[in-house]
Amino acid sequence: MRKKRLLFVYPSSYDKENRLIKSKKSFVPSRTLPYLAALTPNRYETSIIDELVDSLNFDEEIDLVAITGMLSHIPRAIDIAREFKKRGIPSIIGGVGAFALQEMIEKSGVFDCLVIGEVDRSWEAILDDFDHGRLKRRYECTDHPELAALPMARFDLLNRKKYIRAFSDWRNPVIPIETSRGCPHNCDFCFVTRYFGKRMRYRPIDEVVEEIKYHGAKFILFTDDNIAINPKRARELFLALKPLKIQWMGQFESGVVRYPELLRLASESGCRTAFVGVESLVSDNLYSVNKSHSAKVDFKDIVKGFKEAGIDLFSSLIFGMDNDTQDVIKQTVEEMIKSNVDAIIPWIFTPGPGTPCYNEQKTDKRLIHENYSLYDYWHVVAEPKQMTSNELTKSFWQGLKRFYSLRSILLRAWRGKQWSMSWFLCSFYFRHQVHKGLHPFSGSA
Ligand code: B12
Ligand code: SF4
Repeated sequence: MRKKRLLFVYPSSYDKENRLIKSKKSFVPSRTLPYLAALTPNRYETSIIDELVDSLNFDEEIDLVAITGMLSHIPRAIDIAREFKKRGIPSIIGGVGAFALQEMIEKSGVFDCLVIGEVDRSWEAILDDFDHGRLKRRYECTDHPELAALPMARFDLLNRKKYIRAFSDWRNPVIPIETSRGCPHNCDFCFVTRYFGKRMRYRPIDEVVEEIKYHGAKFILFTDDNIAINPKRARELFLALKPLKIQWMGQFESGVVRYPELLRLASESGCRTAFVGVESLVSDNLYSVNKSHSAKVDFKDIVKGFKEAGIDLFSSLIFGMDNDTQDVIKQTVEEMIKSNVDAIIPWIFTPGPGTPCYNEQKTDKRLIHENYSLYDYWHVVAEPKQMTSNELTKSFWQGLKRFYSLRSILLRAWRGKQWSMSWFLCSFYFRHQVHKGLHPFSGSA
């Protein structure tokens, strides 16, 4: 008997002119679909389309489509499901984007099933329902499963040539690995606590090590939202990573600089880049979105902490919060240059549906439109308080261009004695993206 065919799709999204965004290469593969493919029982034959870089053939002979995505991918996901529906092929959607836009998805009527939450322990049962013709319209998997004994993600199903390579590992794309889920902080603009819960859940460290060895990759992106939130566990993890001789990037909260020994150990275990959600240098902004824990750490100490540990600091910023003016944005960028930050990743304040920020902006009638393709965190979707939306857009791009100007790159390299080839390649890649009018983290390359 032929195996059932299950196609996993990560949709691309539409640009301002409603054109589908395509790219020759992508920045980093998503973990979601290779992981879901690994959770899928053997009676299915699985394949993955990452629509940003792969082409989708609606006439392929398949039995079921499973779609994921972030907020900005959902309008495209709906169009994809509609095309498959026309051909009689059923589809299931899940993930953080579907969680944010559940009403829109249900109203569209094109999906056979919407799954809310983490499916690590329920995917098999959902597929069993599908096999027996009793698939429900909606599953709520909100019990936050423990993370032991997870299967190895199926990165072999991706067209690996489509992803850019790290300088230190030309043979493999960057491989995303998760070691924990959850976040106790619950900031008002973020989905992580809402979706994954306040309680931290950890994968057993030996299983993380086993998965890294299994993929044989030498450059890892840890998907944890704060890899060092529990210093004791982080120490154990970093000690276990050391013998693997990998390089890795991860997200840290700014408070980690209170543990210089831990940061040194992270560096010794291969940490090259830290993404830190600095968000704003204006503490009132941080208090207004319930991110006060970041306001308690001085920015100079953050820079010093990571520099001393030998880890590149990528400072994530949000522009357009209520206390931001054009001058504040300009001064923030100048401060980043002055402090020799290795990269900035600025985002435009975006109230995602389902978050307190969204409810507030909707009540105050500040949402400019509800074209969710543009809720990609680099288009203005809500009226800022102290400038016009055009001024915010202008300041955002001016800030990016200024930070990634030739002068700023060379100045920061010289002052910070930053002469590594990977740093230069990364800075010039970001510069190239900005000059093409693309956000450095837009996904395309
Ligand atoms: C790694 C990561 C990235 C990477 C890789 C992106 C990628 N395509 O995977 C990079 C750095 C490129 C990135 C960029 C951005 N990201 Co990001 N990212 C993450 C992060 C930290 C981990 C994602 C991950 O791999 N998780 C592990 C997998 C296994 O979990 P999962 O996808 O949720 O899947 C589970 C369930 O959701 C469910 N599921 C998921 N899909 C489906 C589908 C079906 C059919 C079913 C049944 C179940 C199911 O099953 C899985 C197992 O339980 C998440 C936060 C988080 N902790 O998840 C943010 C997150 C996804 N990112 C987010 C955002 C906003 C962005 C950016 C816009 C930048 C920004 N402002 O933060 C850009 C967008 C770039 C782009 N256009 O793609 C938001 C999305 C919010 C939303 N509702 O859309 C998140 C949730 C963080 C947040 N602060 O809220 N990101
Ligand atoms: S922004 Fe960071 S600290 Fe705040 S809830 Fe999200 S993951 Fe946690």
